[in-house]
Amino acid sequence: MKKIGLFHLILMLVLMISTTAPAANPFAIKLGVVTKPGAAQNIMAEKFKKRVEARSDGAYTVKIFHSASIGNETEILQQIQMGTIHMGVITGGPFDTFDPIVRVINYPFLFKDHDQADRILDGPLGDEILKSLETSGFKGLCFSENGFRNLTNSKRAVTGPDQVKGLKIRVMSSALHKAIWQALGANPTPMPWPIYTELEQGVIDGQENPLWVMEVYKFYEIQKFMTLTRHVYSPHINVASLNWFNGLPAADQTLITEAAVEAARFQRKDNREKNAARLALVREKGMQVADDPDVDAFRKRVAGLKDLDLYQAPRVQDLLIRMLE
Ligand code: EAX
Repeated sequence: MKKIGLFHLILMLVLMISTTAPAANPFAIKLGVVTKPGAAQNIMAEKFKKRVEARSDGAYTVKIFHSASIGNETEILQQIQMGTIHMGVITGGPFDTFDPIVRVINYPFLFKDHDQADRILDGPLGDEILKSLETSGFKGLCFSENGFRNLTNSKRAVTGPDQVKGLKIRVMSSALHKAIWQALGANPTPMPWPIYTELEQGVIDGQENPLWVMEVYKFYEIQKFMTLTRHVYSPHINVASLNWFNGLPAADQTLITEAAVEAARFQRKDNREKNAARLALVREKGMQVADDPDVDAFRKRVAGLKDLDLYQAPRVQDLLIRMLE
């Protein structure tokens, strides 16, 4: 283990004494994800860990708490707010109860491809979202990705919204995701991650997630049908506890932010490069894939979402309008 510099040691003691909600040592970063090694979030977290530890020459360490070992995404976010853990790589879904602005980036069919997603999220509109999170106690660092979400189920082939009717679909703990699947005629059931057992036991018929989930969680064992709906582009928001982050020296804040941005760039590329092989894998495992569903029909069914209460807060509505332009 590398030695911690004297500067950081003194600072550590000062911060440990002065911080009211102690996540103990401010240089031993605790980071939470709900997914397991190999998952998109974990690839992001591991890359971040490497970069921060190398760049700071060991002054910072990162411990990754994965597989929901410190709680589901809502609980991780609460702990970050309180400052009892420092960071998280969190999907958009459960985040929207903490700040409704997050609903804007989870709007269905908002982005048509990865380039557009990157351009918007890495640009001023993305910055507005990250900045907004400060109101609820988070420092938003950057976006990495879960990816475009696709529907899977165990009951029947789905090529358009008509066949979705009545399917019991697990959705993230998010009012928006519930509303999307209600509008599509499904019977949406909000449930935190992971969900393998519920799918296996038939408590739910289906779920929706990006391709990597099929591989890492072996959903091809328990889901027969996949529809490439790409209905929501799902970013991860990389967040830190605002109090903790603001208490760090400016140079360290920059180091941490840059490490996160670099890791996110790596993770998005890595995730995208693997998608073709994942699609081949699920076919090989026997899943029936509808790769050209009636996306226009899906889109029409969810067109009214922007008028729901979910989007009525003025700053949320304003940003959504600008996003949809
Ligand atoms: O990556 O809860 C979800 O569906 C999320 O996409 C989860 O992070 C799996």
